[in-house]
Amino acid sequence: MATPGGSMLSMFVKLVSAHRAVARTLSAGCKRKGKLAAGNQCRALSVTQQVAADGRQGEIIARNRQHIKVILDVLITCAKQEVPLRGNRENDEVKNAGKLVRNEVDRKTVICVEGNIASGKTTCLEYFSKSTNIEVITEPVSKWRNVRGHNPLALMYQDPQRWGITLQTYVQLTMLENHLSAICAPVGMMERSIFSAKYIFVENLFRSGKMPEVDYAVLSEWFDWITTNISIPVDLIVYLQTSPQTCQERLKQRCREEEKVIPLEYLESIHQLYEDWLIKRSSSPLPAPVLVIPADHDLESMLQQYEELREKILTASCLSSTTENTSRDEDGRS
Ligand code: TTP
Ligand code: MG
Repeated sequence: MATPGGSMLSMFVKLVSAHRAVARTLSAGCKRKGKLAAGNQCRALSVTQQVAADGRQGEIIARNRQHIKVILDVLITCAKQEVPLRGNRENDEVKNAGKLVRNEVDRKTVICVEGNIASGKTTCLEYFSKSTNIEVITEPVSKWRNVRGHNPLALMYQDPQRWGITLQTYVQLTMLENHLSAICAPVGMMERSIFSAKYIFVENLFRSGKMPEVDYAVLSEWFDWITTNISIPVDLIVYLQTSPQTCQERLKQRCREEEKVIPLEYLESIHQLYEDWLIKRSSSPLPAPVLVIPADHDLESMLQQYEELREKILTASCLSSTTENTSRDEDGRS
């Protein structure tokens, strides 16, 4: 059964997408400005009526109704004034100029969950998969362990010099498939991204001297071509920040056969690359704002954190606000 909070949330998501549609049309540079403004007001008002109806049914408690009213006032004002909501999506048309774009009526919100090996990304995704608004896209690790009877993941750990490019080429392809997969729910949540595969894992192999320069060059050419020519929208990165020691403990517990050879130094390098990318922002470009979640805690506390942050994650991803606004959570967690 929907909770009042859940109701409010789904209404909020609807509101934001309604406004987004308005903002997108506006930024397309439509000539019929007067007509459009009137249409925008109608859209916002029809959502108002829907909210009022839900309120009458007693689904939304008074506090939430007040909250929605505040949001609505802002949205209606924006629609009247033809002010697009600030965020990444309004720039979609500019960013996507000349790119291959997935053929979708309304593009969905995309959240990528990032973090070291065994930082708890799958557990995080499993938790959020229970939300009706969210559709989870799981990481294709099983494909990396079995492509037409071959196991490129195991081969890479056995001999990275020889097989690093093989695994990373396949990782890049399967990540692209995930980014382009159709999402039915308003929000899609993915484990990792094509960006971390390149900025973290390929980079690590190359910098540690385990990938020949020519392999790195070929992979980089592929990555640059894909990201220049295909639209890969990401609205929010959720970074599960762990210590390498925690990951080593979790690796030991889960005991994935291929990963038995991973030493602590490997996890430390991956950790450092993540910190440089998502915290210091000194290495590679950020495709989206970052929300940091401290993830060294036990399962119970992690699930509690996810529950507390649920609304914030969804709101942040929907608003797709500036990097600074969501780079750390308000409680100062880092
Ligand atoms: P992870 O993406 O870290 O998945 P996980 O299931 O281990 O993480 P979690 O417990 O947080 O859910 O990596 C899976 C394996 O694939 C791991 O051994 C690292 C390896 N890998 C690469 O070698 N190259 C890559 O580009 C990626 C993305 C993973
Ligand atoms: Mg996983």
